[in-house]
Parts: sequence; C-alpha cells; structure tokens
Amino acid sequence: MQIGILGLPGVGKTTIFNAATGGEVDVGLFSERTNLGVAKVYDKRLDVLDGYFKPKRKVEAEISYVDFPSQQDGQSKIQGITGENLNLLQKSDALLLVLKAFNSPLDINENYFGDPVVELHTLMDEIIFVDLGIIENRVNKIEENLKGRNSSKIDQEKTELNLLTKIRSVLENGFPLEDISYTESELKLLSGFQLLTLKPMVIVLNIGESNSNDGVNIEESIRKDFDIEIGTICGKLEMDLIGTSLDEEKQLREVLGLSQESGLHRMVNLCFKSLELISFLTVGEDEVRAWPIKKGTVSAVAAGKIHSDIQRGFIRAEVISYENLEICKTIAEVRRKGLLRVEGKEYVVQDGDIMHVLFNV
Ligand SMILES: Nc1nc2c(ncn2[C@@H]2O[C@H](COP(=O)(O)OP(=O)(O)OP(=O)(O)O)[C@@H](O)[C@H]2O)c(=O)[nH]1
Ligand SMILES: [Mg+2]
Repeated sequence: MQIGILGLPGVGKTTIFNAATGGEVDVGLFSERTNLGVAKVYDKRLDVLDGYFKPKRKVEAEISYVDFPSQQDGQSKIQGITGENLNLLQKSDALLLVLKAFNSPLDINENYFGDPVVELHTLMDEIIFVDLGIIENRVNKIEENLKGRNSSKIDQEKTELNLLTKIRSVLENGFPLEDISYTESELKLLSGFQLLTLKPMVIVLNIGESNSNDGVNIEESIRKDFDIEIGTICGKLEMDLIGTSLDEEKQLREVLGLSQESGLHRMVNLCFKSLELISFLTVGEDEVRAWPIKKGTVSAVAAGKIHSDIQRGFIRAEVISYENLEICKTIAEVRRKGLLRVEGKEYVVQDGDIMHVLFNV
C-alpha cells in the first residue's frame, strides 16, 4: 500500500517524508529526486503487548510513501508531472496533501499564498488538471482506435468514450467525481483510469514551531470547504526528532509548548485509515506484531499474510480481542474467563484481534 505525497513547492513534502520514513533526503526548494520510503505505523497496543510478552522484537505495520520532486520548469506544479512519476502517482492508493502553515525565508516563492485554504484550492485544481490530462490521453487513443476499424471492441470503446466525456465535463466544472452516480460497469471502467480525484486523501498541515497553536483555527477553516481528514504536524521538528530518545522527545515537546501526542503518529495513522486498513495482531516469545489487512478480510486470507501455507492448511483460529487481553493481562486468564473464541475460515477479522492460527500442511 502506497501513499503519494503532494503539495505546492517548498511546503515541506520531503521534510515530512523524512520524518515519516526516517529518511535523510536533502530538503530545500525545487528538489529533483523522487523518494521512496517505508513508514512504521505506530500502534500503542504493540507497546502494551511488548510489556506482557517481552518478545525479542516488536514489528509494526508499514506503509510506503512516495515523495515527488518539484518540476524543473520553476513552476513546480503537479501539472507538470509526467512519465514515470505520473505512473507512480496513479499507482498510489491514497494521497497525502501537504499544506504550508509555517513562515520561512522561502516565502518569496510565488506559489506560497500564506493561506492554507487558498493553497488547498490551488492544489485541488492541479489535481483535477492532472486527471483531465489522463482522460484526454485516453480519449485521443480511443478516437484513434475508432477511426477506420471494425473490431469487436467498438461497442466497448464507445461506452468508455461516453463515460470519459461525462466525467470530463464534471471535472471541468470542478465537481468531485464521487458526486455523480455510476453503473456497476462504469465503476469498473473508472477504476482502470486510476484518477487522482477518486483516491482517498488526507491533509497534513505543516505548521511552524513558533505558531503551533494556530493549527486548530486553520483546520476549522479548511473543514468549511473540504470534507477530508486533517492532521497537523510540525514537519521540521518531527524530522529533527528522528533518532532522539523518547525522554528527550518528551522534554523538547514540553520546552516548545507542543502537545505530547506525536503529530507524526497521527498523520501516519490517518493515512493507514484512509487506505481502509486495520491490523490484526500476533503475540509470542519471538515477536509481537501488527499485520495490516483490508477491512472485511476473512481469517483464512488474513492468515495468508503470515504465510501462504497457513492459509492453505487453515484449520481454525483462536481469537482474543485486544481489549480482553488488556483486561486479563495473560492468555491463561483470558482462557479461564472463557474469552478466547474459536473461529472458522470465514470469520471477518476485526481490528485488534489477537489471532493464533492452527493449520496443517
Ligand atoms: N520552519 C520550518 N521550516 C520548514 C518546515 N518544514 C519544511 N521547512 C523548510 O522548508 C524548506 C522546504 O522543505 P522541503 O521539505 O524540501 O519542501 P518540499 O515540499 O519537499 O519542496 P520541493 O520538493 O522542492 O517542492 C526547507 O528549507 C525546510 O527546512 C517546518 O515545519 N518549519
Ligand atoms: Mg521535496
């Protein structure tokens, strides 16, 4: 699962990428590199389980991030994204939209408006522009195909063309594509275009160290115009905190008057949620681990994430909800209280289920 990081130039995309993935990519305006990295999804439950089981290791769920470069033409608009980068962007499962709410000497940059709401409208216009480009390419291709050919695909391509024309006019008028209704087959076609406007989105407000209290007000004004989850983060601070101990981090947050809850954790968790992922957990002497699965996954398929043999030879799963283990502290006590359930392969796994799968190959 991959998140594409988008934003106007110099808003702190690479800074946030570094903070999330523990990366050490150079930051600065008009970057030219595309950066790929993996972020651990902080899960408080793993810390608690780590305390109970004292395993050799603790393994968090992970999600990938792609940080795109500014464009070379100095405009550094997403509009300029082409080729391999456009491909990567289209393949992303969700988008993280970075907005700038810190002051810096770089504010001479003409793309910075000083108002995150205006910035977000500009960014959305650009995202729509990219989609219009994708549609235009496909329309041209179909029109080319339809010229002088009488293959069996004609009807199919005409249907596609109709749909594309319909969504093009919706996008040109600036309406979200979710607002119109589609038939089952149209939806299937649509998913093939990998349009950006149809991807789940999360906003991250990159706030300055000195104005960290403004976040709440800015979030409120964004919510008036957009129905998208928002996380506020001080990107630079979070990046500088990589590698510091928890105690040092706590102290620094106090000194700077920042909340103790890590904005970074919240941001990564919002991304995780936007992907419609949940975690089931496994515990033992070797490791406690969170396994990301799509909401609605059944136990045999979930077990396949651990190993395909376990899915193939699935017999049954012993399941304890995290909450019950937290109350009981030990698996023996969970059993004594009769809180351990035995589930079959069609059981829909819930977030925080602690699973032990019995299998036979
Ligand atoms: N004060 C402050 N500066 C920041 C913060 N986040 C980023 N910066 C600075 O802003 C500049 C640009 O940051 P980048 O992370 O490179 O921004 P970007 O969006 O990746 O830039 P491009 O890729 O060139 O579009 C750098 O000098 C950062 O140090 C922040 O939270 N506070
Ligand atoms: Mg960058």
